[in-house]
Amino acid sequence: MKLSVSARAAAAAGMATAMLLTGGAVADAASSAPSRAAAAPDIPLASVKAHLSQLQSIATANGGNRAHGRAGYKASLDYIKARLDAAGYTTTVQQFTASGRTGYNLIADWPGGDANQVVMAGSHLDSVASGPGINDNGSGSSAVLETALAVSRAQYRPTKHLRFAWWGAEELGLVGSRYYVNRLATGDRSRISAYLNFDMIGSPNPGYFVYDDDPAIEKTFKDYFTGIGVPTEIETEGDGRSDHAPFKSAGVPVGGLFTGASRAKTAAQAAKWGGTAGQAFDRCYHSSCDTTANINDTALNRNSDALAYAVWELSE
Ligand code: DTR
Ligand code: ZN
Ligand code: ZN
Repeated sequence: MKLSVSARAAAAAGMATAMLLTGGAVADAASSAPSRAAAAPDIPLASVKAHLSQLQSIATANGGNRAHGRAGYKASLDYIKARLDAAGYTTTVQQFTASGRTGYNLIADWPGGDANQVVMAGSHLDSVASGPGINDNGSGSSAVLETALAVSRAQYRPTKHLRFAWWGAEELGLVGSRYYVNRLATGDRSRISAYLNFDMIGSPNPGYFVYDDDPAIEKTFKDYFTGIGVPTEIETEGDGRSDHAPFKSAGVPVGGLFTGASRAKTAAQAAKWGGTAGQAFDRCYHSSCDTTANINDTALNRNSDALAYAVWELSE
């Protein structure tokens, strides 16, 4: 979430007034701020939700799900790939077999940057067979897609190389991400300077959890949320439970965001975040009701902007 236009205008006016009152140039706040090559753009919530609507339509047209090995998964991947190809990405579809069915990872490289310093952002694209998987994990997949599209719109040219990924068969046990890591060429693992994971970032009764694996990545996310006045907690139930795990096992610095699954929100958490104590963060977790109605817009918006902030911060 970014300052509204009016808030930014007020800030600018305040600066101008200060300059008038002091009769000269007020110390330019920017001069004392760390030099920043570029600031991350706002990620439009409406654009992220438009992707969710597409994924919902795909699930509805394909038996109600987007699960591994089913038509709905491949249609989801084709949708995302088409948007990335049109935006100038170099895309690769990695095929694998799991539980007797064909699965696919989608990898998108933004041309340029130092190939020896790769910043990755990823999310699993598959749902469970029992539902459309809009929060789990259309939310992460759509936010990663819209951030990649924002990089293209900005024609962002960071020092490091940017790579985005959508994993298959996470629900079968991190199969797609593990397949990718296991097939990285020798030396390529150490070229990945960060892997950022986004799995369930729009839960209807949200918490704001930050992975505590790599301190620098954790700080980056916490700095963002501190900047918008939102308290966070460390993600404690996630070890090994999503696609960051294979990267962490390979020695890659990892981090990520999470808004909660079937665990109930405590009274203390409801006091700081709002929502309903005693109710699951996502009571439609792995259920047929995980539809576009199963999203908290504020959480999705905040996490999408935090995603972009971290991508810009860690790649510049
Ligand atoms: N494994 C994820 C959901 C999940 C459960 N706990 C965490 C912690 C951190 C990230 C994700 C999760 C899934 O069902 O896809
Ligand atoms: Zn799941
Ligand atoms: Zn998930």
